[in-house]
Amino acid sequence: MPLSPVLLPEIASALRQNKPVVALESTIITHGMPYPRNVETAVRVENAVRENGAVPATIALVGGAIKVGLTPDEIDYLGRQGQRVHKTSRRDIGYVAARQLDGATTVAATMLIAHMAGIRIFATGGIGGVHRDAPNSFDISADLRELSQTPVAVVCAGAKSILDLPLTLEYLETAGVPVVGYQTTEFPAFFSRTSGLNLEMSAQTPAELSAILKNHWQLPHPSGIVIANPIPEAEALEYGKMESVIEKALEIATTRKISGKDLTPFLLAEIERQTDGASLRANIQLVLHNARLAAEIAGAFFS
Ligand code: PSU
Ligand code: MN
Repeated sequence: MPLSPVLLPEIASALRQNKPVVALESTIITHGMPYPRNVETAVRVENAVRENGAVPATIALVGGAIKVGLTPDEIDYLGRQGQRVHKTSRRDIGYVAARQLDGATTVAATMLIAHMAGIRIFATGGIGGVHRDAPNSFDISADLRELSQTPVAVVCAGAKSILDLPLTLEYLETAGVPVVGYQTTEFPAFFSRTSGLNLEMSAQTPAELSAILKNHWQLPHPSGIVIANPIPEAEALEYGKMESVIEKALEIATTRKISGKDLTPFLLAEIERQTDGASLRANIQLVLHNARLAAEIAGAFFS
């Protein structure tokens, strides 16, 4: 059997007609949020893409098949299964397919599959990055390598400060990945609009962003692009408070020796627990915000 993505008819037809399509990831559903908020959010995010004129394509593996676009039943199924679903980054795709498993795709795997399907714009919450003790643990998300080699634009709210944000930006610079602030000149830190880290590239409108993508992708073997869209002011959480929550979560992870692919999901859940769900509410709002912007960029890109 060829390892080719199965597209929902609506998505295949939109792509054939050069209409805007926005890819969405599924690890955020299974490993990033608890049931049932994860399923509710996935459906709301798809609706937000539609309301802004694009077709949503949530990506995952179901029974080993690479799906570009999930049915409501498939989203519900994956959401209920939660962390029992194989967290699937680039390296896991062949394994999950061969074993006919269910796989929730990370930013890295979603970018790769979106590219296989011909989708250029992808919305998520936050990208993976260089972990804080990476000099010892070597823990650098495969998302960053994927960004260096796959020409898909990822609209996100920056990265969570569970990561080392300065090192993450250094890595992206080395890897040749543009990081473009949307109406900001600072790299946003997921729950907060600011991080104190300056971005040299910014844009004010979806049309400007679309022009940057089109030019960048005319280069030989072009990379992905990070579009950094700060959380709306009203939803932002206080930086200092989040920092202490994150430090506590990191300490617990160290004590329990949680590492590798389990680390990010553990930290996300622990932060949510320690903030009584405030982090989850902010997370949901920023994903919706990113989905709307991604749909607008896709609209400008194909107009
Ligand atoms: N960061 C978040 N929420 C998430 C993730 C990261 O704030 O849900 C998920 C994404 O799917 C991302 C993955 O691609 O975690 C990165 O995992 P790792 O650090 O193991 O590469
Ligand atoms: Mn990792």
